[in-house]
Amino acid sequence: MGQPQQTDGPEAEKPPIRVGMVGYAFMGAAHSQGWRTVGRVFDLPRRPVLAAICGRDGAAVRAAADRYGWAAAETDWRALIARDDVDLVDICTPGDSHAEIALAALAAGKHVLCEKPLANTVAEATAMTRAAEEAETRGQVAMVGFNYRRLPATALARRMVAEGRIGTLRHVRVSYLQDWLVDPQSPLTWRLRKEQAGSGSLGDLGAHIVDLAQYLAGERLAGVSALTETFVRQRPLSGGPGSGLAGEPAAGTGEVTVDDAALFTGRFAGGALASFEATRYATGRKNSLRIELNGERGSLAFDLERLNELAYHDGTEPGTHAGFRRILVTEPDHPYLEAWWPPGHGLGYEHTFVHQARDLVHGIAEGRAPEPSFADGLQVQRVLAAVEESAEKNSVYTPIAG
Ligand code: SOE
Repeated sequence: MGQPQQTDGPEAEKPPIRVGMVGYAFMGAAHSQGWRTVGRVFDLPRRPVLAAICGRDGAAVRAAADRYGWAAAETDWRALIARDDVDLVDICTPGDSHAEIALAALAAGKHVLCEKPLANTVAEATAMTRAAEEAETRGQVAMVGFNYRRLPATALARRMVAEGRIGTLRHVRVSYLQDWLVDPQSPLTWRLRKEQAGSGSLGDLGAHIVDLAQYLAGERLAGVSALTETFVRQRPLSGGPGSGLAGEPAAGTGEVTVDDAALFTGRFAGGALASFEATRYATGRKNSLRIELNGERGSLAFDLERLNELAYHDGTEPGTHAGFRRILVTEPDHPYLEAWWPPGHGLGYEHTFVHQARDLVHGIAEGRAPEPSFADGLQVQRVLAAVEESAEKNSVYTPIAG
């Protein structure tokens, strides 16, 4: 099973980092691609090995192992963690199992990569962060997978904000729009059940934009005021394995127990104001993530549909020729691009997972906690909880604890 991974050249002499991954759906496929590619593009201190993949359905996980290039397959995540040929556990499951798997993996001495959002509740994320911080003292690392930080254009935006190129921050405007729930006949899946997904568009899309906004701003949100809505409360049950709802009948309807859309405003610790919109009902928008930052000296804007570009306005230039200009983020001295293609040959969505793997391998080899840490994931979780609390209270401004 799986593809041969290495020749006996100098790469083979690098100490391995043997990955065990739990989950093989969309994120499992994306992470597999990252692990498979990273050592072939970047000169890493350690050599990633796709040791074992895990999922409950034996035939399906074996097929995934074969397709994605994993050497072995397991059907029980506890068995995966117990394997002594696994150094790092990569968690790509729905949110309701993140805490249990991560805590067990850390207790077993493994490094951990956990998909976003870190957990389904603040309590779980707090326990995971404590365990990660303890494990760090034993040389283990833990990271949460906010992959949109790892686009060359967003990483460049962070660098430019840190260099002071937009000056004191005044506004952050961000939206993440999808439309896959517009049809009321679209079936119920685990993503629409609170006990499995934690929340709806808020945890799935809102978590990304909260993290990205805080990362780019270099500051945390201090409080929020929110509205959430569930537009379609009953959806058909499909009974199919794709629904991720074990034991559900194939007929009738089931209740949607998460938000379909979340709208909130926020105040950053440094005083900047922010607006956020996350929805699965933006007809025609498939995966539209846009963020704009306005500072005293300039502005930056990024659009995921044009992900090799960053718009920059330098407000210190004379008004006669100032204005937003497009930076084509494909130069070798732009973040992550030293090892890729010549200028002008852009990257895509999947490269974020390659870069995530690269940063994690460096963190492990250098014995430093890579960002975003579990503590960063916990902070995002607190913002999500504050959004839910504010929405419940009908948009009262809700300060964030911690
Ligand atoms: C589905 O809404 C989804 O796949 C998210 O779960 C991902 O995190 C996002 O990157 C794309 O959309």
